[in-house]
Amino acid sequence: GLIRKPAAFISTISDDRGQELLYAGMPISEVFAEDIGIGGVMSLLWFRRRLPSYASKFLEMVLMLTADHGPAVSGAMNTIITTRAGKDLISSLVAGLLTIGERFGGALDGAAAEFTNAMDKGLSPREFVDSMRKQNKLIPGIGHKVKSRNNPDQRVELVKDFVRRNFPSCKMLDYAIAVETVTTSKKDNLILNVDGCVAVCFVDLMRNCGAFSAEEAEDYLKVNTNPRVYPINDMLTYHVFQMGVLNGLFVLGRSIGLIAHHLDQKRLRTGLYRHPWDDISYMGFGTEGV
Ligand code: Q5B
Repeated sequence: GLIRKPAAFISTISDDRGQELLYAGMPISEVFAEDIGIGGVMSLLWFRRRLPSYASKFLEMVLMLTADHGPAVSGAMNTIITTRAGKDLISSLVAGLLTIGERFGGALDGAAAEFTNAMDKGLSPREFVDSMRKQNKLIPGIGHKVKSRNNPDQRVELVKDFVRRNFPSCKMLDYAIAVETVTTSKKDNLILNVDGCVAVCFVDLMRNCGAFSAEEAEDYLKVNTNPRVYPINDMLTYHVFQMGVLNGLFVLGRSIGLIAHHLDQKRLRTGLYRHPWDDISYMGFGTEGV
């Protein structure tokens, strides 16, 4: 009989073999005819489905407001230093991206998982904060180096406002704001930050937008403590927070700004950066106080 060679790769999101490129089955001409925007393209390629238009708008909003946060943040600094060392765009971009992690810009997946677990377990905001403290863990999505209750982050205000006006439910956002009330009573800068706010709103979106079955949404939201093998058609239900899809939002958005910092330094023709000695505390060399 006919023996079929087993395929080396499996792919479920796009297809360029036919006359027209397909994104999750949607021909590229329709992508434009229906003007689905970058949020629509993300929905197709990241989630293999169309999402309601407010969900696509939310994705676009996140990209726009995470695009940049000035030259002083870790990612931009790394990009700027790399550019000034004469490196190309991709190296400079990647140098910046590599700073994204638990402390800077990469707290979204952790925040979604921790807040979801806490709310679903029925912990009060105070109990959640106490349980994290007991475990000696910082709450992902809480705290900011410069933003605080007295110097609120306008990005967070914009997200909250959009979500309250457009999402069918914002239970998780409300819970996170109640957690913020507890943490800011300890220290003014322990606010729900941009990572945390986007993350909890995304949970509200997945659970209530109607594009995901309850089971899919739960599968997306839970941290996988009990891995199981998924049948191929069920691949979508793989735990997205373990895939890092939410951190992916920040990575994609901030890439816009990191590229901008690279171009800016090139345009300015800035030279090699060397950090001044007097801004480094050299310890243990017998010259303390010099
Ligand atoms: N404490 C963000 O720390 C920061 C606590 C906490 C409970 C917490 C810290 C943190 C979780 C990770 C997170 C995303 C490192 C931040 C972003 C994008 C950005 C960046 C930009 C952009 C700030 C002082 C006291 C200590 C700590 C306690 C701090 N955080 N307790 N849960 N989460 N957060 N990252 O100010 O008793 O004095 O020992 O890791 O969500 O990255 O613009 O810069 O767009 O680019 O240095 O916005 O919060 O404070 O670490 O010295 O702590 O507060 O236990 O208590 P700080 P620390 P105590 S958004």
